[in-house]
Amino acid sequence: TSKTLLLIRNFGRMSGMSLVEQAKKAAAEAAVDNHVQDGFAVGVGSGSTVVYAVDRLAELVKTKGYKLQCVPTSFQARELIISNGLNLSDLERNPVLDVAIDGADEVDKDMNLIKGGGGCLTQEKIVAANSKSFVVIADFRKLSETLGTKWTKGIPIEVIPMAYKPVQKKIQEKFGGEAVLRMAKAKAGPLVTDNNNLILDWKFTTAPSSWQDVNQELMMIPGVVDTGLFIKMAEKAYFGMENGEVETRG
Ligand code: ABF
Repeated sequence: TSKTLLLIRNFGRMSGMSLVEQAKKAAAEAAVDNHVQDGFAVGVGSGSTVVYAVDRLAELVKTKGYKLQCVPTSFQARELIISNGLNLSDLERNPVLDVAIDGADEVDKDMNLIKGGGGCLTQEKIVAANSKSFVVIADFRKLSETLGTKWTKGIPIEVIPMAYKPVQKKIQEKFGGEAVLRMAKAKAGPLVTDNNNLILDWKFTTAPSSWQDVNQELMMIPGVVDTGLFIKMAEKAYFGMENGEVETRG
């Protein structure tokens, strides 16, 4: 109810939580409450919004005695699962997941996503693709009408290290714009993914008319492992809004 939402908001303010953090938390909790059931195998995404989802999973285990198997999408997700005392599993033991819950960098009106700002796109896509349902959680800043209008840091593309130069050239020649090698925060060298690969962030100049076609063409370039374009994969998205409410798509 709106009263409850107001209470949550006020509590957030009192605890010094920013509006964005409150929004992430609200989206994550709504998604877990609506999509996770006892006995589920759950794909655990990466990023800061997922932290709230894992908190909620741990709460369900403690308070309701839920038995869950959790499959991580990254080193960070693995650590989160372990530190919250959840059961750590993998796709060998749970090749079919009941649900995967993950953040996104942008979600368009057709529920297509840009992901990979955190560099974990390949494992995130594998986990999402092997889940009966894939649920996205995000704050209001990620909502967009047309893909590529909100996330301006480029489309993340994971590449095999020895191929990064030719892949970079091919992307630029074929699609224009600039495919920039992502550097590690410390600037000591390129960012290395959990799969020991590199990331190119493709900053396009004009948005393509079909992201699906572009994604297929990118995937055909030898050396490309995967892209941060998640086309027609998400079933439902939860957005924490500035007014404290949670909006859904899908
Ligand atoms: C991962 O984390 C992503 O693919 C996306 O890049 C990012 C979203 O992070 P946050 O929840 O911190 O905004 O899921």
